[in-house]
Amino acid sequence: MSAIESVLVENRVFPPSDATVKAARISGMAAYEALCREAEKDFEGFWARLARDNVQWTKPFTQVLDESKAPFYKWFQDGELNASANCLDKHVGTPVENKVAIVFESDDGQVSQVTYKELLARVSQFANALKAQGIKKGDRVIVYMPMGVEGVVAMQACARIGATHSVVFGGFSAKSIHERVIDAGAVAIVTANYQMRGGKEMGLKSIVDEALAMGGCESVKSVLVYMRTPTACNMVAGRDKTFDEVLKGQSTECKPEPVGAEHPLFILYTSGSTGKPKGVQHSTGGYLLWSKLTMDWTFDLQPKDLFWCTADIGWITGHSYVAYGPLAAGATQLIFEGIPTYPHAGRFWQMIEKHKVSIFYTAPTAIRSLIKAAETDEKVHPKNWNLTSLRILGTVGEPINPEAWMWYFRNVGGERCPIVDTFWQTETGGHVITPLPGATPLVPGSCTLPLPGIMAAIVDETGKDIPNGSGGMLVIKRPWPSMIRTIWGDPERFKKSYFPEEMGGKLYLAGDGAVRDAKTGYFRITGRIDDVLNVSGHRLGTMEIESALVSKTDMVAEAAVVGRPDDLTGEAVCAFVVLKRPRPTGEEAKKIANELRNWVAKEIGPIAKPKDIRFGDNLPKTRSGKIMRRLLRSIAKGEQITQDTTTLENPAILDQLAENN
Ligand code: 6R9
Repeated sequence: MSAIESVLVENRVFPPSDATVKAARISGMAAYEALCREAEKDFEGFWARLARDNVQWTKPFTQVLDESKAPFYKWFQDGELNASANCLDKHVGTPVENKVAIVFESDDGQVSQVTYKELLARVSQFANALKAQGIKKGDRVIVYMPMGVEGVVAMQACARIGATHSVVFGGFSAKSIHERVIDAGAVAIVTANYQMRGGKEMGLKSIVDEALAMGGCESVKSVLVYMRTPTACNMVAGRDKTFDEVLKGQSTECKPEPVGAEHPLFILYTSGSTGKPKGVQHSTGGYLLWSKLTMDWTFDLQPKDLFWCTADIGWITGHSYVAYGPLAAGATQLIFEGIPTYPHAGRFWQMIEKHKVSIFYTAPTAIRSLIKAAETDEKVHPKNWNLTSLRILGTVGEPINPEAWMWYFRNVGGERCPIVDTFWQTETGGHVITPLPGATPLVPGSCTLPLPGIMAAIVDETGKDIPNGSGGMLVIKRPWPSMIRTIWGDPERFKKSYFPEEMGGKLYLAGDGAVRDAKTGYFRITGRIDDVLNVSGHRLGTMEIESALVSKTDMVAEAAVVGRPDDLTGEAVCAFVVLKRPRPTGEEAKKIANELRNWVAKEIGPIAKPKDIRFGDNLPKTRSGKIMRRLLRSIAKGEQITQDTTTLENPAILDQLAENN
């Protein structure tokens, strides 16, 4: 039975225990429903109350929501605040001041800690260093860093001076950095000489050098380099400086710069269905409110918790639930530099025991790979560690299949810990559909119900509501504070992608298919409805991979990329390629496929490497020349073609592509 079918028949329900309900911040379904009613009755009043209670404003807002330029919504717009002050200064003079903010474990298992007070000093000092480089409010700064305290310090320091950061995941290529530098008009790059992953030292600065050498990056005046390892790296005189050099003599005090609530806190690039990655622009006020509040609501954060989100700061999850949310909520969090399988696949469980982690938040793909590892090697099974410190588990990034959910629930959570399956996106800024640990009865494979104030629904192509029990498109009917504000530099694309006219122009279109349970109204996400793939929880545009392939102009004539289901990675990339030379077979095909895989890794990043590459003399096309992707999807899955192929220009090509090569 496939994962999708098994969700359809899923009827196990796991209500929270009485003790969990009693101790929770949102205690029981009645409390959840009361919040939902409050939001429905007085939408703006609800958000205003939360924004006043959860954010420190240097200038209070008087207007809650401005819809006059919809869908360019503005929240709390005449209010002023500073995000870094809300994460750090806010705790000064409270018991949180001397609490550990970050426990850091390096790739090789060394542990260090920083308190809130120390973190404030480090962020302030780095903020002064940024200012000394001439970086000021409104400037864009690229952050290309390993996982660690320094990456968070860099982001917080940008926020402190009102600069807008754009973090690029450390696994992305020089070309990706180059594109982002140019699109954002970045004035500086914060990076490290190397990163340590799985015992290996991997260059970061060298990739930045390569990106800047591609030309057109004159906006970049400085490159600040954290020396993660003692190994020297290339330094360009006048442009590149080490952290030590720029921090020297800088004060550890820096007044946070107040910014308007709508000031762009960050731009984070993500894949869309067409063209280049989109620069998702987030606000300061609304974003901060939601990252803090969802820490309290979804994770039921309590003062003694040890929170661990395994996401990299290069993704939205690492923004909201590493760099901002936990700090704004005054949590102690664990940050891990390395990978789950080094030095062995029990590393996560070992770290949970060692640090007494109480809230653990990871991706289904990590869980699936650790299940597989535990099945082949007893020694890395979670039962070998004491995981009784855990009280809440979470997942994010892709649908979790009920089998993996049950394994996580039993073997990691000891059937004691609620699992919050959090559905959200780069664009939503924080969780939007998720269970609440002390309220929602859980159903494996379902992200259950929208958070209070999030008006999620399922509609058809025209924007009309679809009754529960039938599938449709997931939308959010009202704006919410942490939503995407625009696509950096491309407001038209923002409107077209998220508020399509065909649906009335007022509904936020998530890009995912979903269905609500006929009885409970629970949401189940069925996957992307556009040309975006989700491989190991990472978003990849099929068009991006296609353009990477055809940019190998000496070899590739044409390429089409589709996704196919994969047990481990959720989806896998499958590329159909027409070469400029005759169609290769056997060893030659293998060799060329490898060359193309490495090419894609270099163009985008290793996560985008196609798992399958199939060569054809041609691609299945309609008489008007359109590639028939639905047929390619069937072939990729190994299905018999049952669809109508009479409109095909070249039906014989299907057999050729279906051959394993
Ligand atoms: C936070 C994040 C967003 C896409 C989203 C959807 C998928 C995320 C999910 C989920 C089912 C969940 N997704 N969480 N699908 N259940 N709990 O992952 O952001 O990288 O922008 O990806 O991920 O398809 O549209 P992002």
